[in-house]
Amino acid sequence: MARLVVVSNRVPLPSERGAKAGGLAVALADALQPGSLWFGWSGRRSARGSATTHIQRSEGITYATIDLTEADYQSFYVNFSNGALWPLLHFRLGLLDFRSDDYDGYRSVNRQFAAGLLPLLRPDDLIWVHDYHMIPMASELRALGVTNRIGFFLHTPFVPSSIFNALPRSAELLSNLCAYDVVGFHTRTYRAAFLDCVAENLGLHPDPDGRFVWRGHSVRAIVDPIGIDADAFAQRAIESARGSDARLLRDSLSKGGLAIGVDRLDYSKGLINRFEAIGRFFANYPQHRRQVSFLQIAARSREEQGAYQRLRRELDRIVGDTNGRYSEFDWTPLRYMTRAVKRDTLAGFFRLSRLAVVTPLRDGMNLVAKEYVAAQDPADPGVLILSRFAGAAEELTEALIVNPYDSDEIAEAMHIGLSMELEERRERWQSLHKKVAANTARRFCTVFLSHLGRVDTQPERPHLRAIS
Ligand code: ADQ
Repeated sequence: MARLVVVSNRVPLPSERGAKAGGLAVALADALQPGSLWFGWSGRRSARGSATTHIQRSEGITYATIDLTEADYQSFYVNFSNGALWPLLHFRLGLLDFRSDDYDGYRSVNRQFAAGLLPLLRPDDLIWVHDYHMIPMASELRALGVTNRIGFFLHTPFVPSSIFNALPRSAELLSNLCAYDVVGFHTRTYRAAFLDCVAENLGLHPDPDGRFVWRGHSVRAIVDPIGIDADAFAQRAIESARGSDARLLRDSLSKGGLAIGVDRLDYSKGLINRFEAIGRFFANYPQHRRQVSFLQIAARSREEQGAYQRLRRELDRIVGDTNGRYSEFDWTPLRYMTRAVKRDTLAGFFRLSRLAVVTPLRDGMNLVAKEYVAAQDPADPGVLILSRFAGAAEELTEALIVNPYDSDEIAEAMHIGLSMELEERRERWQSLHKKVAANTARRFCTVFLSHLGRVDTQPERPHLRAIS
């Protein structure tokens, strides 16, 4: 069987696992069999940058990482990946900050990744590259003569070409995506947007299965929604709901209970509109005052960037305003923590919550929505409120689907969710749970790797150099 090589910007090293084990590490856990290799950035900045590859082994998996110099970190990671590509891919052209030096840094780091990976590669390795930081990786590997099968999965949305083309140098990035054998997206909408972009910008006509040929090279665009291990998450939730953190939280609540939001502190997650909706909820439905508390856990993220600093200040202001206006001496409507919480603890908190409010303005998938469903007690499940602009909304249609820009609609959905009869909650939850339990992390990996594994493996693929 071919060896799996995963490439991602950040490698979650076994030595730093724990509270922070991210979504990607969890999603790939089943695919990373002993013998697999995971390559990427160590998370360290050092003067020597990528000159040395650091190798760690754990449970048969090899983790190979390189450092970045401070300058590369700024241009590749902070400025271009998170200051240009992230807002672009979340429909936020107003926040797009493009500078050609940063773009050069982005390309240079992708070149360094390719050079660092090359000596570790074997001829029949399946290479699976993840996310927007690494779009040029296949082109860089092809330029070094690598003819392996290489796949790419985009964890964010893909945008219509009218938006994509606003990014200077977008044509190069589109060509870079066409250097992969398989390109994966969470939803049909994102794949369609990508294929439209290919049709419009490259003058090609992809077939209904998402196949097209570009400069002699066959590319296949697939839909492969990421999932979670719902059974394992439910088990964590059951255990953690009996633990001390959950007990402390339960004891601190009034009888009506808890509504919850859990996100990275990111402008794509719709937190400003959500917090405004919470104010509207207590204003429009005063019967819930004292009866319900909203707990927002927002892990700080990308704090180097102005847009994130401004977001945090604005959220602080709204929380102060809402709590100042509605708090009682023994009740706080909006509890707000800006740090990460352990997955186990989160699972227990989800199980305690009558309502989850997941209202990103745009989100590739959103795993919190799936985790909330998995964590519920089947006998007395809570209600999920979900943004129509999260990828998860294409699957989780039995949630209360809202427009995340409409604070009144979110407030009304909160009222409906908290007032919903047990029978309806159970019916909705059973349908949601069926989907969450079927679309697991394992299925996500199996589908992607089976597509990649089926790619024609002629030893000589001379056209590949031409597309670098
Ligand atoms: P993210 O933008 O990070 O991921 P999401 O999928 O919601 O978004 O979360 C990833 C994980 O982080 C989840 O397991 C969640 O529980 C955890 N998490 C979030 N906030 C946390 C907090 N405050 N404390 C502790 N844990 C927290 C990107 C894309 C998503 C896509 C994923 C996977 O933006 O759209 O779903 O990748 O493809």
